[in-house]
Amino acid sequence: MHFVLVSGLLGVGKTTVILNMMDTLYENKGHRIMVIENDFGNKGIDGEVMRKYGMDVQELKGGCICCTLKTGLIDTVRVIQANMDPDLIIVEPTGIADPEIIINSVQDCSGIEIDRLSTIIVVDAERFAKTWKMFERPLRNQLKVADLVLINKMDTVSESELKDIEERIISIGYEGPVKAVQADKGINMEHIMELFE
Ligand SMILES: Nc1nc2c(ncn2[C@@H]2O[C@H](COP(=O)(O)OP(=O)(O)OP(=O)(O)O)[C@@H](O)[C@H]2O)c(=O)[nH]1
Ligand SMILES: [Mg+2]
Repeated sequence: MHFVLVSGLLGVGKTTVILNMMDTLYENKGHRIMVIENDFGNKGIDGEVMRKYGMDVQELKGGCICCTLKTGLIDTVRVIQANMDPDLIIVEPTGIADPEIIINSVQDCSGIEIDRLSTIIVVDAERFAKTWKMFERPLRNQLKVADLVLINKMDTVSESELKDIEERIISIGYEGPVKAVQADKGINMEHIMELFE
């Protein structure tokens, strides 16, 4: 089972990225997918829509899956794997979660078999310049474990602003791929497929 974490601060577009990704993965690869949402944000994932594709969504609420709900997450992943054995579990933590703690807690956990683990970190182009100083620390923590960084909402900034954001991300020490996307229109989202080759 491939465990995919889609992390990023509040409102960056995590759910939008997941919805787009599920569509592509289901249509192109026929993957059976389960999504775990830690507290539905503004834009929840509609369970009915998911079930049409033979997929499902589960919500863990009332806490953060990297702290108070850590065992809740582990139990949920265990039960999902035992009962449904999907090809893919996609997890959307809340904006404040530390992805490294989540990764550590599901890795090498008895009763969970993960063949592959990928972490996508989403940042918001529109708010990046104004907020990065305030969020430098959580951003550093996120980038430490990222396999792919998506600069989402590329439609809201200029080319040169996009370049600045990318340079900032690299200056923090991240060396992996960085892609600018517009998740709500599916633009450049094919880059995500590189994680599933
Ligand atoms: N302009 C623009 N808006 C976007 C894009 N992607 C997402 N949005 C909008 O950004 C807002 C937040 O998107 P979500 O997908 O709910 O973000 P999230 O990170 O899941 O939010 P939380 O779960 O609440 O932290 C919504 O109003 C989206 O429609 C994009 O590419 N461009
Ligand atoms: Mg969300």
